[in-house]
Amino acid sequence: MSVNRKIQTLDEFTIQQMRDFPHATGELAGLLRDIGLAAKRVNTEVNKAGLVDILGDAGSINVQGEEVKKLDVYANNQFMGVLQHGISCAGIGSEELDDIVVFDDPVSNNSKYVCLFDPLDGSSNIDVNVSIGTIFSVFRRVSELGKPATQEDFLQPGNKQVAAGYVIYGSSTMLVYATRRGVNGFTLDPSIGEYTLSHPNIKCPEKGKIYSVNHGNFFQYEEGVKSYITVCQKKDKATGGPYTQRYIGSMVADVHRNLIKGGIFMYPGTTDKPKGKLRLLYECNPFAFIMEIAGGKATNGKIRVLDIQPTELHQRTPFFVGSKLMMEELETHYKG
Ligand code: P6P
Repeated sequence: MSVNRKIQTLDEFTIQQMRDFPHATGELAGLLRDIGLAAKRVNTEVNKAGLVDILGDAGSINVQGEEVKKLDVYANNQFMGVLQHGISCAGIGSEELDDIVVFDDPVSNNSKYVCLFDPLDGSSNIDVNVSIGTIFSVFRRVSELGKPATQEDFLQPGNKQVAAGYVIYGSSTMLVYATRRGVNGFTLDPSIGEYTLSHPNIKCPEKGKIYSVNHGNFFQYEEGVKSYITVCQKKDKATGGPYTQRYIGSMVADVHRNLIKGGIFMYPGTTDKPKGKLRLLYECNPFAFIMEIAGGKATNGKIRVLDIQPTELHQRTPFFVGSKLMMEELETHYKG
């Protein structure tokens, strides 16, 4: 009897992936399940964010007598908690934590992965109801199994990522993740509380008509960046310009849109901040990995983001990511 399985849940999908790889231990599937669970809890709180004046804001005590946490602190604790009590992760790095957290218990020390997170990127947009997101990056440990994870496990170049993904808390809640086998998107179905495969095998269109950048910094950008932005604005049959400018100041939402529709997202360095604003390990590397697997490109203006050798947990980098042909057009104007 054939099973007409039109809709696959995240768990069914990852289990199917495991069936295709007999040597898979299921640790990565477990990791994604843990992240998906924490994201459901974060989603519930994000959806209530507009009720802060009723539920109380950070630092207050809510009706259950619990201290209300800032949402990004709450999100951080959710992701750290599920991974610490799971079987797949030996430790995490997080935008919310100064240093790595090594779980250092017998089960975690035998886990082969570490994770880096931006638990709630764009959280300043919450009070104006703009979509925000969680970004994550997964590495296989380079330190000895059976012992605690070390700093080196986290300071690997992005080209060593095993998986990367994000959750976008928007008009719907989606979990998108990439492995070297492809990029797949799962939309949370609240009626069953499961992520269901809604965007199989995502590919970024080679060319798009959207460019995303903060124009407020225009006069602080290097000449090559300004030159490319001007091309985006000009009517030109050769480039298909003018493009549409879309920038909502929430990286997950901006890059997700451009991944699906085609486009380019830029957060260049400026005279005030030559390294830009975005963090390499848990913002740029994950999106660079996802975009390259989907057929796009990602650079710091000079080299592939994924080839950057990190030196610090929270280091920043200029970031350009998007459709292959638009990135190649940018490169003719700007080589850092
Ligand atoms: P700007 C949000 O604070 C964030 O980290 C990203 O999500 C977003 O792309 C960027 O900053 C926006 O920064 O300087 O343009 O407001």
